[in-house]
Amino acid sequence: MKTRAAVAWEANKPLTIETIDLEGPKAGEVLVEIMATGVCHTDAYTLSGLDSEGKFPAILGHEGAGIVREVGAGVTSVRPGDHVIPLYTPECRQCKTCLSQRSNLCTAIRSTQGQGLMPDSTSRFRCDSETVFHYMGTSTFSNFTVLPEIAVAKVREDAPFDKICYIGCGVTTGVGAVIHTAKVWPGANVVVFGLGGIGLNVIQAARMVGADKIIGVDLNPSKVAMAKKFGMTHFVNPDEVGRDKVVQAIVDLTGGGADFSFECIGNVHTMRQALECCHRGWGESIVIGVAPSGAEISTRPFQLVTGRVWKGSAFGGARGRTDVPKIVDWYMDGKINIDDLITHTMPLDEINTAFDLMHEGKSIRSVVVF
Ligand code: NAD
Ligand code: AHE
Ligand code: ZN
Repeated sequence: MKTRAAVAWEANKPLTIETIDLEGPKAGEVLVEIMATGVCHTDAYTLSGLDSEGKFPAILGHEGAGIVREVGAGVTSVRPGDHVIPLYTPECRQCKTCLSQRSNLCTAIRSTQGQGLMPDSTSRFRCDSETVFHYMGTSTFSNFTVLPEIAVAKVREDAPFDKICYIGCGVTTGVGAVIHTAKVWPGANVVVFGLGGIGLNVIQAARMVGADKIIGVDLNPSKVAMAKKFGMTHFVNPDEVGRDKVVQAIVDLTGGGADFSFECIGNVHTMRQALECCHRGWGESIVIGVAPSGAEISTRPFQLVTGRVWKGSAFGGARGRTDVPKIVDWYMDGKINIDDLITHTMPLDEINTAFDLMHEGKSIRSVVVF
């Protein structure tokens, strides 16, 4: 079939809208009509050329929602008409990691996914007979995309696509990091580095679980109003306190250090600050931000010897097929706010504006509606 999609032909170039040839679903796969997709900073990261798994040309996008239109042989868990959210972290329920129940990092299709290919090592996208790669196993910047059955979460049909697409990455990543990865307790002091599409979801989940102080750190003061609305109690602007005094400012505000910190920027310097502002003996720092390939983090080992814990979180530690439908319910029940975080909505033709707004610090989330 033919589909319209935004293609990333090479690093640092605007996407162009193309008519793509898409092969249908093979055994164990589904064809999904994407109704809406968010634009996450990770899409911009890959477009920047700094992602070691970034391949070009590719159809980016990993924060979508849509409708199953066709299923391949042997598919049993979804059928045409089902509403789904594509999962860049699938859940096969059979691999060692899924069975361990210790991590959400399903390994069933991870290696081909990282090569921009479907599990049978082919791409289903072609443009004028040139192969176009998949991205994160999802490629939601295409109106139609093909996914393995294990990489879709079936969700309720009354939930609006242009809002729940954000659960495909940002909402689940931020909320899940608080609930699944850190297990923040009521009364904890929490610090959030980066008040963007991920950090604000960390903030709303920290408030939801009853955190005490919720301290936001960002260079862009225009993020403060929204962060306060979502639960931020204190703000630290590194340009105001001095970039080398951020840790001390947080230690002072928390009376000794944070119980939990979350790095939602992707900068190795703020990752170090996020660890070192944690409380001696027990403070945990969760790395969410994706740093350029080749970048390394450092700290004095003494920081760890004295009880601080450095952890990472991918997709909020959520098991997609199990947890994503629950987060959709939380949204529909009014327990989490997604609407206010979607600051811009646009058609596919204007997708490059979503990247511009992100880089200019003018948006929280932009959503493309097909
Ligand atoms: P975003 O652009 O919406 O937000 C980033 C925020 O960081 C902005 O508010 C910006 O002003 C602020 N910032 C930038 N540099 C700063 C600095 N030096 N000090 C303080 N603040 C600074 O991005 P996002 O969509 O929220 O994504 C954030 C990060 O999380 C990215 O690295 C993204 O790739 C990553 N991410 C990771 C996962 C995961 O599963 N681990 C999932 C989604 C996104
Ligand atoms: N290809 C990148 C890895 C980027 C990365 O860490 N991705 C996160 C999700 S970011 C979503 O916005 C993730 O899920 N990581 C676990 C995994 O298996 O990729 C690189 O830097 O090489
Ligand atoms: Zn993302």
